[in-house]
Amino acid sequence: GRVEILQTSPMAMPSPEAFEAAFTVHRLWEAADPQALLAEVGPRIRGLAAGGHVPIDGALMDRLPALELVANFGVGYDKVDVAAAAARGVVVTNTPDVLTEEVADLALGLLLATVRRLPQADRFLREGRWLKGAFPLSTSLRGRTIGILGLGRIGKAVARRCEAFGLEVAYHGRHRQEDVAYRYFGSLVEMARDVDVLIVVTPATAQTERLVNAEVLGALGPDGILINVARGSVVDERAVIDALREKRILAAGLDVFEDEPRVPEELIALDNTVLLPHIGSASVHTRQAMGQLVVDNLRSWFAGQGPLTPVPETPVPPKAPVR
Ligand code: 8YV
Repeated sequence: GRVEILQTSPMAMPSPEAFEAAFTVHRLWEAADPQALLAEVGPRIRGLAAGGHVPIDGALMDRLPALELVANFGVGYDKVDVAAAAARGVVVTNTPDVLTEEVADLALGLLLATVRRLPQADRFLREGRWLKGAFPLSTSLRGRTIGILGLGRIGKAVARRCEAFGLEVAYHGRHRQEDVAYRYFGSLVEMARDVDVLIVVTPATAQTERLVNAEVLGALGPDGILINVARGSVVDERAVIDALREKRILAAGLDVFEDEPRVPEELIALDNTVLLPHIGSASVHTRQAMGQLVVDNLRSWFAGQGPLTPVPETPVPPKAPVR
């Protein structure tokens, strides 16, 4: 029979019909009783299409004893317990490359919106306040230096855009990269002291948890701007709220939060924040490309041709990856 797939949350794709034709797909989020669905089909599930906020942990994998592949919808796979997958011989794939430019676009949009206060200006006009006087002058990108936390695929795409805007770029990560000309800082606090914009584009891992803390924000300083398009867990949200309130940093543009979709009232109440509902990759074009890559990983794997975009933590597949 056809390979049976468990899909944990909705995902865009150009041809849902082709996905349905290739596999028997069980939609966990639509099940009236998810536990009953797992009990019934769990033993037959060989592939998992993961995404959204549903954690893919060892307890779930234990209910799927025939599981071979977890294809994650998203480049970030922090919701997938890769150690638990590796221990069970399960391969994990993600969706790199297809969203790089989209997320970098959003990062620059969020930066501009935060620096020039575009949402606030829009609200000002809509509320009829322009009739009574001009919108207050904003801060500027001119003369600023950008510090990028995480110079990976997306970080580099952000850096290229910043260069085109005439901005100086520095970066912090675990290693200096010999093939880039941007200034490297081995210490995040030292970089924060040197730059006045910090853009967070690093994966959520145990090593990056709350990396952007009160000390880093203090070093960024009263003119400092924080942009986060990575994961909420990389910044100490409490420390960000305090720093914004006490004007120890100037403003923050946030696309991601610690407990999505719940956003602290304190952030919403502040006037020096621009807050987005995790839309970095959320265009029809890019979400469809991501969905297609999830399907392509599943198809390639179950055709015996290995995963297309495996993550480094899970087992080396029996067949060489195609790319
Ligand atoms: C998605 C993302 O919102 O790719 C990522 O890491 O954060 C986004 O593209 C998410 O993964 C969809 O589940």
